[in-house]
Amino acid sequence: MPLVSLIEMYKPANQKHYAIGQFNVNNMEFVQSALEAADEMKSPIILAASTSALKYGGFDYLIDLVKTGARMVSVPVALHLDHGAKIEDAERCINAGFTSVMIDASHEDFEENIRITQEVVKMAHPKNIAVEAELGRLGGIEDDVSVDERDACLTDPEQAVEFVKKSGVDALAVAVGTSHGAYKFKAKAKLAFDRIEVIKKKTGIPLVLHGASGVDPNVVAKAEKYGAKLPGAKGVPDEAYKKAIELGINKINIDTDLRLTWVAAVREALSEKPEVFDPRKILGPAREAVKAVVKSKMKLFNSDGKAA
Ligand code: TD3
Ligand code: ZN
Repeated sequence: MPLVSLIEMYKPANQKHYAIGQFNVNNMEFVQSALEAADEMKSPIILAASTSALKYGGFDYLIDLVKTGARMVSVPVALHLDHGAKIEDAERCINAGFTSVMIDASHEDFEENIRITQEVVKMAHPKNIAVEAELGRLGGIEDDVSVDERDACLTDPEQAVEFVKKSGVDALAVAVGTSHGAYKFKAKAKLAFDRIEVIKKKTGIPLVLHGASGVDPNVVAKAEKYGAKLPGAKGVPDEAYKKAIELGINKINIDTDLRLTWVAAVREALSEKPEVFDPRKILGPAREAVKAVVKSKMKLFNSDGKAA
């Protein structure tokens, strides 16, 4: 079916306590993996492109891949701009048919973050396009960090209330101890669930968990068996998703897990079959492996069956 507004997809997710997975895509195979998984799981799905992904794949090229793929499945698909840095990035995507955009001005001061986000909301809402913004600084909660330092990075609940009210955003990315990439925690994984709970109670809007990849030790081990070097890789444990969703997370962003799965499968194919030089025999198994990971996330996020 045609792309669906994430504003519409958020409503049942917020009411029925599930999270829609955001899966980042850069090329045709990742789009296919994610959409086939969604179709088979009867799950709504968000495909996300960052500005660098749009540059890599080609702006029109990547968008048309997603639009074509979405038409071929019978579940709601949203196309989302991930971490839009400038108002112009969001504007370009709004005009190109994205159904959700993130404007990330979290590095600016509070008032400037509100002002920039307002601008994007003004452009997106007349077209029923969702807007996500971020408040706080993503980063691991380490044991050797003082309470004050910890609080300085995590999203402040009172600020969240004011931010949501003034900016008019549809969803808020919160900093609760996760970070992007394969090295999220030096010691034990730790999320500030209390923050999620309070911010949700005070704002009521869909909250977004960035840096949510699980970094499965089995996938890391397989990649390393075939030559990858990923010492100290660590991610969000499966149990944390359930708790975060119960407390109010309605969108969970996954990129690193797809990359790790892909690289393990490609390395395996290259290493086990050195005589092969057909790209389809190398990328095909990786496409299947990524699809399986997306399916397992949909189960964990409780979004499976929600598009039935
Ligand atoms: O916004 N994203 C995707 C881009 C991050 C770069 O990998 C996320 O929040 C997903 O984070 P991750 O790294 O845990 O998959
Ligand atoms: Zn992110």
